Amino acid sequence: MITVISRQHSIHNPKFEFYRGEKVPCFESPQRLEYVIQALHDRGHDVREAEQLSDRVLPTVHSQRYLQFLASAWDQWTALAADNIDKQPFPSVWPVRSLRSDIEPKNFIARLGLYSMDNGTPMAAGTWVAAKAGADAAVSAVALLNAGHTSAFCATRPPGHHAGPDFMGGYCFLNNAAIAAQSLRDSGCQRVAIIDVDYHHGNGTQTIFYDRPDVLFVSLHGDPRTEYPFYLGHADETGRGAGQGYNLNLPMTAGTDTATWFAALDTACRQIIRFQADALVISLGLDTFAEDPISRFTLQSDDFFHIGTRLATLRLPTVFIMEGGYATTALGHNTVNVLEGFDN
Ligand code: Q9C
Ligand code: ZN
Repeated sequence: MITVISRQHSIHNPKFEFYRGEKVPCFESPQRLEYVIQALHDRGHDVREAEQLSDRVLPTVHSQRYLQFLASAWDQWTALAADNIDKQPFPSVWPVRSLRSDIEPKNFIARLGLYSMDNGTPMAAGTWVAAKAGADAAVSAVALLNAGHTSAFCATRPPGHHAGPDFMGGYCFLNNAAIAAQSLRDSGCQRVAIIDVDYHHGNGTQTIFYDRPDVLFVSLHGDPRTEYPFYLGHADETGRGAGQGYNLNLPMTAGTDTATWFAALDTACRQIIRFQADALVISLGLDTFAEDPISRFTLQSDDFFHIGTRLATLRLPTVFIMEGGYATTALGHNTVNVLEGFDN
């Protein structure tokens, strides 16, 4: 399977995030993708550069005002003070229940809060260009399918599945999986399934498609009662209106064993078959790995082959989109294990 990358990922390189009240180096680093690309090269994979193809689909997944904010956020931040260029913006106030989100405040930090679900999504000078290039890679992977390939892998960062129609969060800015799914719909697929195997619930993806019967969202993740993103991802979220029945959450307690995880993967696959999807998007998070520093499932490196093998039995045109995974030195071989399991 061909991999699409965007070399520009590395210019999204914020220095720190907050962890338990302390400034710590970012878990979501350019190094992550360097390990993935290295493993792809070492194991003989075809790796290509993304083409700039996402301009048309972007405003159909994200709101215009969110995109405008994101594209200009760094310039807005550095215009506030000359030395902001060496600092990072973080939100400190949010429009929770009863507060208004229809009017953009003139204050930059208040605007940043309006478009953020947390203060754990650090931004830097290159964030917009890197996120946009990731969206381009997602659409480029879809273009490979349209050209007759049966699968493609989009090796991209920052990740995307926590980003909603008009907000960033969980290291995510643009929802690459949603962009790929919408792009597949636009290129003639009637029903697209998204399976999200990242440790964290894909709240952004769920929200983008919650009212729609044409895109099924299925997610395996740590129970939001204890795990990020906390406020979405419960089993009783099954879709709304026309989308009722087209959302399936399979939350599992932190520490859940690998056999239980694979049983949930079977449940997810059966739902995708019932839906009669004609294309599949996989939100491929590798943070289910036992050694992941911020997650609590127990998968081992060999288990990632089996994820690929199981997903291949669906026999669908498939786009893999890279999401989380923070055990950086193992990330390359774990990722390529999935792809090679799928290709076997
Ligand atoms: N500061 C993805 O895997 N909380 N995002 C981290 C450490 C946010 C993970 C806690 C986790 C978000 C794409
Ligand atoms: Zn994750």
